Amino acid sequence: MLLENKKILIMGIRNKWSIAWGAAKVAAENGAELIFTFMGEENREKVEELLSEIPYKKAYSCDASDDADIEKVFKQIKEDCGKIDGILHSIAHANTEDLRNDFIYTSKEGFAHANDVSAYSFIAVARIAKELDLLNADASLVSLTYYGSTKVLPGYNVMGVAKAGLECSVRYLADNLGPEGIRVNAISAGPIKTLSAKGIKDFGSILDVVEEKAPLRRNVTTEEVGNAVVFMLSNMSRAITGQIIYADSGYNIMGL
Ligand code: IMJ
Repeated sequence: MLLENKKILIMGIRNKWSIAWGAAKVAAENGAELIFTFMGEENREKVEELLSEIPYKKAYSCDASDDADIEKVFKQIKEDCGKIDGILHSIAHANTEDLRNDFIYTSKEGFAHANDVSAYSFIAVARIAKELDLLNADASLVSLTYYGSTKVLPGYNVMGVAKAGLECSVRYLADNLGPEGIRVNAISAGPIKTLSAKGIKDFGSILDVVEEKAPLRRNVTTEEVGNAVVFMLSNMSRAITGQIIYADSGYNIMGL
């Protein structure tokens, strides 16, 4: 029970394919007291139906691209649940045209949007949680990233730029929050068929390449990514901060 007596906030749950849901199940098995945020009050019923499978305290709708909404929700969380021990940020979005067109056609608005939702929101979450004194000493903040931050993957485009910004933000946040004992890391997950992968051209062939080339010769599941997230949220990783840890069957080490 790696998360016994820990209150963990999971941001970005959407459906049963979400990485946030994989992490939630593992965190629940490990004794965490769970709090959730999801995007859009209209999705509450669906999200709560899913969450009924595990014990949890509360679920709040939160627009992570709106600092004022993060502040409002975090204040409510502190009032309802008290201080927390960790946050999983599992939030990203780019406009579909920016994932479909060649990268060179990325619009100024599309660039700002992807970076705002996918990278800046993690900075805002860290800052607002700290300012509201929502975090216990030795809290752990975790985000999710992808190899497309570092290498060119077909169609990842502006999301690659946003994930590069997110990964760099992990390091600067780790430096800012380290003196208080707060750790900041990201898990770089292998490709998974989530809603965020739906409709992406050639996604199936990307999964096939991982099966063929990755050292473990298979793809990863949301639960396996969840295992890595739970390790990062737990005291077992207490010497680790500012890191990008790959949960990808080892795919990222290969040159060919
Ligand atoms: C996404 C696009 C292109 C290639 C991709 C992905 N590969 C993987 C993903 C190879 C693994 C999924 N991924 C890691 C993401 O971060 C996805 C982010 C995303 C997906 C969508 C699709 C629907 C939409 N906006 C999106 N914004 C971000 O409208």
